[in-house]
Amino acid sequence: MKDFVARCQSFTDRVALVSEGKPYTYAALLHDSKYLAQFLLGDQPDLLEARVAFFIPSSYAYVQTQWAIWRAGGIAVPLCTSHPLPSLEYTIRDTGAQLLITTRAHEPFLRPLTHSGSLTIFCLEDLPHDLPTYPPLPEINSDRKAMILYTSGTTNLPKGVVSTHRNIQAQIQSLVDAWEWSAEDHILNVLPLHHVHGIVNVLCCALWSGASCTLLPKFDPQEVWEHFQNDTLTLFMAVPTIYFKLIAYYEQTDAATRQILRTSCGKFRLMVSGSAALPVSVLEKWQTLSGHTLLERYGMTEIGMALSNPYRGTRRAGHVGLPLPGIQVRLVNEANTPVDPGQPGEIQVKGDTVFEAYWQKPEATKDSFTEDGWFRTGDIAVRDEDSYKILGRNSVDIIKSGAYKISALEIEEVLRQHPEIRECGVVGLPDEEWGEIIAAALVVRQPLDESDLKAWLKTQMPAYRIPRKYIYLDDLPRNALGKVTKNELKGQFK
Ligand code: MCA
Ligand code: AMP
Repeated sequence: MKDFVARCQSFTDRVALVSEGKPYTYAALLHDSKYLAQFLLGDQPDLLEARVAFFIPSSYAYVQTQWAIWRAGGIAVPLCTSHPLPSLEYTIRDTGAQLLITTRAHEPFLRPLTHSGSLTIFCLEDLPHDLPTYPPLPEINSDRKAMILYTSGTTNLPKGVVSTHRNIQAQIQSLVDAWEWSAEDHILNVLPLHHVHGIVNVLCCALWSGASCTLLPKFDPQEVWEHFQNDTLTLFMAVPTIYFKLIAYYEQTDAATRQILRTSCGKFRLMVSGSAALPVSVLEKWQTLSGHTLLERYGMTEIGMALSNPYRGTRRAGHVGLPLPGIQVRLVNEANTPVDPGQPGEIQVKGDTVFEAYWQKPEATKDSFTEDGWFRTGDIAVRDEDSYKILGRNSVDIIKSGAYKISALEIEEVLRQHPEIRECGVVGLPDEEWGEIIAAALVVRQPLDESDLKAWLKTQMPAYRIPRKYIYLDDLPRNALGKVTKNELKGQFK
């Protein structure tokens, strides 16, 4: 954090963020985050890695809060603003956060979280104009824990990924070098700010470089096209579903508007896609429309970005390029031995970018690393003609939909709590727009009203995790050991 603050001090007059149409300079961000940090400290010298959760839409207030937590020595726990209460409650309980920062508009929704008695909610509007004391901010060593982000895996509950300040800085530095970020850049963020893609690749890289970042609270294709036309943007980064939706919007406009939208893409120096496989059809349509060959890269919450097509040089469709600066990548077989070129293997990664641990899960942390310290991603790839190509995952229970990583087991666990559902199996089906669509096979006690079921699920899980397709079976397909055979199940959704 020390390095971050020191860098920003050389950009004080420049615009760091544009939020709700209003520009905020680096000087304002440094001042306002320091003030909030001093308030959070009160009479303590250092938050000493206390977890501080915050529920704030993508805005200046979000960044002020994130920086204040970091500068006061806390661990930032950004919450997803579209999650229902049970998901938020899980994160608060798991991290043991005792403070939740939000705004007055969201406080009534969040209030039930305080019923357990251990959580206090603070609304930013209640920040006093003066503080009784203005304590000095603590020195934050780069090995200290900085952030916990939640990611789904092959277990039925999401795990907290703990990154240190060193990890985040290494993730930023590698992208700033590879993609040639500078203070002249201006990026538009439409991604949620509880994942690495939005937080590190967009927001932190911009602030590290002295560039500007315009924050939109939510993705909306029309709004994005308006910003493309009206802003001095140089960079755009998004997930494949967003490019798909921008293309769909463009295709329903008239010829004159299309010409204007196409022209608006000319000012960009780079457009990036990642977080899920970019369909070649989307890459090609975007190329025709915008003149840009999307730079596809590969990453993961636990490791930041690992592989990237080149900024200068040929970007290969369907490929994710080579290791980013400072990152080691290898492909191994099931015996954990590096494979020969052209052979598929699991991607393993080493470097300062790799996270410290899963929050309070020493066993899961140990299992995710090899004995010689490589992180096992669970993704399968092949290296051909000097570029990696992602082939899939080694677990059928991990679904990527709208670039959100979703555990099939987590959804099954919720479905099983429904009184009319006896058994269920959840799978991901290929889909050009969403990457995968979530589908559920249900064995029910009596016929179910699907819209009632969806309404109930909405109170239990975020909208993007709700299955979109349902089939009703008398029994689920199983192997000799009684385990549901997911690949066979997929075949039944025809
Ligand atoms: C939403 N809908 C869906 C899905 N999600 N339908 C099918 N499948 C889905 N997954 C439906 C909603 O129920 C609703 O339907 C309608 O679409 C609009 O919902 P809304 O939430 O407004 O959707 P959206 O705003 O259009 O969202 C699409 C999105 C979003 C912008 C692509 O999914 C998104 O922000 N994804 C990015 C996630 C991300 O940042 N991932 C990075 C993690 P109805 O109207 O009928 O109710 S990976 C990462 O960080 C690693 C490190 C990496 O490599 O980057
Ligand atoms: P998350 O855990 O949400 O950080 O998602 C990370 C996962 O997204 C990786 O393990 C991959 O399975 C997937 N992923 C990220 N980028 C790509 C890409 N360019 N192509 C295919 N899969 C990707």
